[in-house]
Amino acid sequence: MSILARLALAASIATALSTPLLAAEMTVGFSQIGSESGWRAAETSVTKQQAEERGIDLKFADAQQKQENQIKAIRGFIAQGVDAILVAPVVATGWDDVLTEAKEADIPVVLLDRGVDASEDLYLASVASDQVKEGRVAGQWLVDTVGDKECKVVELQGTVGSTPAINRKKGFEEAIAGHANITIARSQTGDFTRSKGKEVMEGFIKAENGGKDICAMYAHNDDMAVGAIQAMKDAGLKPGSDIYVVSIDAVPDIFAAMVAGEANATVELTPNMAGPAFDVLAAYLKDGTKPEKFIITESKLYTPADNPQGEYDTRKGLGY
Ligand code: GZL
Repeated sequence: MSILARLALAASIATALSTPLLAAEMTVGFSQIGSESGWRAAETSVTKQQAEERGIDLKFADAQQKQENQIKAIRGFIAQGVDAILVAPVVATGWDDVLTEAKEADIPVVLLDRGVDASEDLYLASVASDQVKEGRVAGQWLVDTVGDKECKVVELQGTVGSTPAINRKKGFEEAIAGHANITIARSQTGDFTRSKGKEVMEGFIKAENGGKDICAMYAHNDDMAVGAIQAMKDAGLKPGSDIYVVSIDAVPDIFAAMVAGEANATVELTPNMAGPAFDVLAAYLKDGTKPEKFIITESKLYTPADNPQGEYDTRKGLGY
C-alpha cells in the first residue's frame, strides 16, 4: 500500500473514532405509559416507525399506567447504558430521583406528550402540545356554539395528577369564565379510557335527570368521549344533539362519531412526538447541540364541517 493510501486510511480511521454517535448508531430506551387509548397506541406505533426509519435501536417498555414500572424501566435503560431515554410520564410528580440518576449517568432524557414537576435541567427537552390551549380551544367551541343559552356541562377528566388532565381542565375553565350561562356541574376522572368514560357518564346521566339536564359533555380525550357516547345512547339520549360532545386527540373513532352525528368537536393531538425527539437527540449526541427546552406541537379544532369521513380514512391506517 502506498504511503498516500496509508495516510488516507489512517485519517479515515481517526475520523471514524473521533466522530460522535450518528442516529444510525443510537440506542434509545422508551418508557411508554401503556395502551390506555387509541391515541397512545398510535404514539407507540409512530415512535417505533420513526426509530426504524432512522436506524435507531429502540428498547420499548410498556408501564401499564404505573409510575413504578416506568421508574424501573428507566433504571434498566441506565444499567444497559443506552445513549438516550424517552419518557411519556404518566403523572407529573415523583421523577426527580430517577431523572437525576440518568443525568449522573450522562444519558439525555426527552419527555414525550406529558410534563413533569421537576427541574428543567433534569431533561434535555420536552415534546408536547400546549395542553392549556387544547382545553381553551374546546371551551371556546362550546362558548361559540351555545351563545347565551344556559348550558350545564359534565366533564370527564384524564388521569389524576397528569399534566394533560390538569392543563386541559384549566384551559377549558379559562374559556368559559365570564360566560355565567355555561357551568361545569360535574367533573370526574375517566382515566383517559373508554370503559371508565362510559361508566362515569352513566353516573352523570343518572344524577342529572336521566341526562335531560345535561347540555354538553367535555372529555379530556376522545376515548372517554366515545365511551360516554355509548352511555348516552344506552340511556336513550342522542349524543351530538341532545348533549354536545367535545373532546381532544382527533382519533379516527371520534370522526366516525361525527359522521354518525354523535360528536361535535375534537382538538387534534399529533401522535408523532418521537420524530422531533429523535432529531434533537441525534444533534445533541453528535456535537452537543442544545435544543429548545419545550417543543410545542399544534392543536387544531375539527368539527363535522371538516370532512370527518376523510379524516377518519386518513388516520385509520396510522396505528390507532
Ligand atoms: C396528552 C396525552 C393523553 C392523550 C390521551 O398529551 O398524554 O394521554 O390525550 C392519552 O389519549 O391517554
